[in-house]
Amino acid sequence: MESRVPNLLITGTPGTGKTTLARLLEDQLNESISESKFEVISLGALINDNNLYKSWNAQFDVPEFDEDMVCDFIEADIRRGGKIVDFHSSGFFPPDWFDYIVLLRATNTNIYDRLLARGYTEHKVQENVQCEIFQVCKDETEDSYPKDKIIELESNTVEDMETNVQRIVTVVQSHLAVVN
Ligand code: DAT
Repeated sequence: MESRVPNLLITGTPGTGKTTLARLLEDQLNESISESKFEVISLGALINDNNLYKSWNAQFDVPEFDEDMVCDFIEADIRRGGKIVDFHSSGFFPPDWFDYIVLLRATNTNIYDRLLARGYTEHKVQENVQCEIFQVCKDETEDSYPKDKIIELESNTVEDMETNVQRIVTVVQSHLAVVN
């Protein structure tokens, strides 16, 4: 789907900075592209708030979200464009929903520290660190989307975060310049 206002998926292991980046991007895009209204869909929270799951994943201590329920719930919003979806999983969406997929990466130490600070158990922290080591999100993203739609970015420092926001704003501005 080539929406006039692009949809972005921000994905990566928990703790890589998806939520932080999504919120900063929403602000920056709405500031710099006046006629476009960008809006974050924080999918983890939305799944919990709307019970879009049928069972619980004991290994990761998260809901086992129902892919069809999630897609049905957000489809109408996605079709309108300008959505910034923040989620750790990327492979179950219809492949034409997103114009760009931002894949965040971070060091094991950063993920460990950030998730421990979030109050996750040592076990849940370790499971997520292992995910990053084994590139689970990266593999899922690369198996699901063409290379030219994927923007892989390091998210280890505040400077990285600022550079990443600017990089994506530039990509979206170029996209809008081409389609308009
Ligand atoms: P996620 O949504 O991927 O789970 P988050 O946005 O909640 O991650 O970030 C987790 C914590 O790490 C939060 O306290 C903000 C911090 N953080 C995220 N990205 C960062 C970066 N590039 N540099 C420094 N701190 C960062």
